[in-house]
Amino acid sequence: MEPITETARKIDSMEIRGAGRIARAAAASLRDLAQQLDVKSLEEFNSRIREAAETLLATRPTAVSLSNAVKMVTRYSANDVEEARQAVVSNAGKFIENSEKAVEKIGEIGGRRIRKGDTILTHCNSLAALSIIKAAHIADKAIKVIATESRPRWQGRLTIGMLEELGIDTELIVDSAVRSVMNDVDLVVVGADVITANGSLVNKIGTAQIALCAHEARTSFVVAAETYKFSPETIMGELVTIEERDSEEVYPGISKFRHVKVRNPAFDVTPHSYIDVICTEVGAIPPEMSYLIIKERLGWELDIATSVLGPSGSEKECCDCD
Ligand code: RI2
Repeated sequence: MEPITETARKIDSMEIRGAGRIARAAAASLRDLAQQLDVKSLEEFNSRIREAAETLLATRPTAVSLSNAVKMVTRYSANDVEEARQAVVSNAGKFIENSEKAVEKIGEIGGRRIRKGDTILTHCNSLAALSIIKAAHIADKAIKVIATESRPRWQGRLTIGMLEELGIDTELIVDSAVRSVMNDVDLVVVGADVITANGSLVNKIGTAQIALCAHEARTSFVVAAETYKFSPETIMGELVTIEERDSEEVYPGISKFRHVKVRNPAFDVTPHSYIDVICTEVGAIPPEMSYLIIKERLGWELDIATSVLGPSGSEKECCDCD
């Protein structure tokens, strides 16, 4: 259980963060566990993998990338322990490789939408969004970036560090300055934690306000999202759980107040009508096409019951991102 406990702790504390990065870390920890497991039967192997998957899934409730990754890695059909072990190792390897390729492809596709001299506003720290920005920079489009701080966890500081490394002209703003600068912005590019069946976006808290400002200013709003960030559960009517994090993240020492409490929702929902395009590894799509991405790429049956986590798991093939 060691690789799982350690990875779960890091995801929970946000030492490992970012929807794609937590998904890859979870896949890698399941692979490491499968390689190490010393068990006497297939049933015992399945039960240890199931327990590990549940531990990982409990860490961050919003990011569907985590649950899609865990389900993809734990879908196998095996007659004995060695077959099951190989399947988990191979599924994890495929997931990690394909998700890394997807980020690059999103850059290639999204980068084409950036024009010479554009100013791009980004929020939080998204490798998928940064891939688009990087591709435009490499194509000599003389871009400028405005990055928000992204309170309370300051992911904007990670973003400006990466932009500095790339040599991209960047301005850092406080989150509340978004409306003040929106008239200088040509397009907004953000990442995604979840895309729902109707094309709405669940992303870092503050994204919905940015989208509202962009809508008001008629500024394009672009989302960068790998297809495994689309949520099959939302086709089945499930609502996305918005993670509420510890109040100490917002105000260390708040517990001394007797009449004040802190609300700390980590994500918010941007309606699909405020989104111009979602750049995925299979193309730039209007948000209204999200249902088709889920149906064709993920299958709405991709729920707990189709992996080793549930009784019908043995029949399914691993769904990869090719
Ligand atoms: P990539 C982050 O969540 C942000 O909401 C960001 O937009 C999203 O992950 C996507 O990141 P958090 O883990 O997968 O900081 O594009 O809460 O890197």
